[in-house]
Amino acid sequence: GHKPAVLWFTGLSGSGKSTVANAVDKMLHDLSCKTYVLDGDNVRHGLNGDLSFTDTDRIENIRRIGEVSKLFVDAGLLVCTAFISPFIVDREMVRKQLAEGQFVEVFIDTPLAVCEQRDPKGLYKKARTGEIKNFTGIDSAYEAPENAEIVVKTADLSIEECAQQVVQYLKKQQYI
Ligand code: GGZ
Repeated sequence: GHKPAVLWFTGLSGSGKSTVANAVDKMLHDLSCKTYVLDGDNVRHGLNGDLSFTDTDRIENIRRIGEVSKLFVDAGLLVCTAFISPFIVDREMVRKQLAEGQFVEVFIDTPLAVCEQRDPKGLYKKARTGEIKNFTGIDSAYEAPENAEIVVKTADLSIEECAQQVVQYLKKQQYI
């Protein structure tokens, strides 16, 4: 068995949130945990398909994801969420909605320069030329966590090592 919780990944676009979250999900699944991943692919196109990237809509995006995460936690799952979630107050709001220990903040601490170098979807390039407005790290704010439970440096470690770091924390804290 395992304790239910949300592993709340936060970080810039291209930082590796979804990649590491999915690797963690696979490791947890292999350990027989009930898991689920919420990310842009399954939330921003469906439930939150009406939301843009203004500050107001990002706040609503995170609020809804927080509510859905809580439902999954109530159902007993270990849920990984992978959204930029740029504002400290909004992440802390989600933390407060959950019981003690049910919100584990995972800061994917990848420098902007590295994310921009990776630019897997060419979005930073478009943000630099002004083709995309309100892009996080360019012309929209990202507030890094000050007390994240886990800080992952994807620029220095492999995906496997990053995922292992998260799983090790869960073992040490007796979630799994
Ligand atoms: C940031 C944007 C933007 C703007 C589109 N700013 O690298 P990606 O493509 O796959 O991840 C980014 C994703 C961010 O959505 P989130 O729901 O995680 O954001 S938030 O938590 O702030 O609500 C990026 C793409 O959407 N994208 N426009 N302007 N990222």
